[in-house]
Amino acid sequence: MDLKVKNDCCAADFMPVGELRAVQLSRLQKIVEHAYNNVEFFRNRMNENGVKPSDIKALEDIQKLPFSKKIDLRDTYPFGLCAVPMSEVVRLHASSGTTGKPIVVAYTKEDLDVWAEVMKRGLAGAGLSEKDIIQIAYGYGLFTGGLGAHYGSEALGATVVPASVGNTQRQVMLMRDFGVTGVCCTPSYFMHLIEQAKLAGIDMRDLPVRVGIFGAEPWSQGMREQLESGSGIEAFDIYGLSEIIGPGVAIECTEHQGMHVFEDHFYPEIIDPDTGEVLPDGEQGELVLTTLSKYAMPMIRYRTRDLTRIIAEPCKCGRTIRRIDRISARSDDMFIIRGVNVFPSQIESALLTVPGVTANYLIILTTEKGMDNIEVNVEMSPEAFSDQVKVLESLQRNITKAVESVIGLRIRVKLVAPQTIARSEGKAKRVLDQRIKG
Ligand code: DLL
Repeated sequence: MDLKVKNDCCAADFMPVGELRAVQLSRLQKIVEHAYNNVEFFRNRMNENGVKPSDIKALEDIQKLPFSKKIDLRDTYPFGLCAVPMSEVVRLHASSGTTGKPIVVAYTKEDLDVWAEVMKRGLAGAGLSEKDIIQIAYGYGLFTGGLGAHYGSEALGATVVPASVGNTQRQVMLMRDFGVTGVCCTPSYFMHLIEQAKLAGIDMRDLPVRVGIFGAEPWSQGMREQLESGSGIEAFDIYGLSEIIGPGVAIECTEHQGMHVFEDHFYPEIIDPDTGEVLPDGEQGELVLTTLSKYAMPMIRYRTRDLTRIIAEPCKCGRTIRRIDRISARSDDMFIIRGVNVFPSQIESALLTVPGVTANYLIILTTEKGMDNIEVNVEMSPEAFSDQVKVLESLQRNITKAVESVIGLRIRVKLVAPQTIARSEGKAKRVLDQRIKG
């Protein structure tokens, strides 16, 4: 890490651990008091649990505080968790989710500054600077991806191309004509951009684009390899969620060994999702986050449903802020087939070990004769696409074997021609559940 960057905007990433813990504790004490004094929901929950803000004397005391969940945001829709008067709220975002009312999140001016700061630190850690031209192809609007990446890139001093999603051919044209060097979008959308560029006769590897900031959905190592080899960029995993701030809760550095959590602003814990017990660093479980410096809508011990582990060992880059591992899955993405728990991410990882397979796939769950079945539709790469039955059968067998050995269930694999599975511009939809319920 070059010292200039380290000293400029990212000093907090390299803070001595003792100092970092002191900052976290003093921020935690303040935010808990703020939430208790200003949000009825948090006050009631803490009273029910017999805990007061003054009980937070050390960082470990965070464990005395009750958890919060997505349902709490839904139940208090739209502004029940707001901790400041509306006159201090300068921005709202919302995430639609799959069912019912959206969840709404609010920001003060200072909260937006924190958000821009963490995004800026993350982008700088990925090697971007004021010299870069960054195209933002996350959706702008209520979704936090577009504006989050936008203000972070501006804070960095980079030249921002606010392309938002859609109009894929134009995106490629902008990248080429403007000499874009960094792209922020979902990994599945970048895959789509590579394909569309190819169709337009452009090899992304010939363009100056060199860094991709990819997140908002799970993606595997195999997908990283396809993205990097198809475009010549270096891909960085970025994590975040609306409830906590948006993108910029954690991001990889150039070591690519997990995502550094900006833990001076977001305090991470890992719990056993069944018992709620706090697990030691290194153990896999559900990520719980507490916002240490977000005042419009503080979140105390928010259960993200995202499964990962904390990596506390020092990173080669020298940052002292801890890392989380790639999000292996969301606990609510899991489906149960004939008693076996299956995560879509396991299927993706297995699929992409087979040469000739692309990251475009759809998992279809059906009920046949009262039994649940998994069918995986897999798109072949144009190079692997063949009209020879033998070639196809062998590819199908290889895929079936690779997936079955990982999930331990019989599956049906259907090979489909290139460009036949619907592309997404935002978060890819990987599972179609057509099972008969009840
Ligand atoms: O997806 C914020 C974001 C925008 C993150 C752009 C990164 C880049 P939500 O729409 O509220 O916010 O969805 C949050 O998406 O709880 C995870 O399940 C999933 N997710 C986000 N980033 C990653 C990632 C944005 N890098 C939910 N890997 C989270 C895996 C991710 N899953």
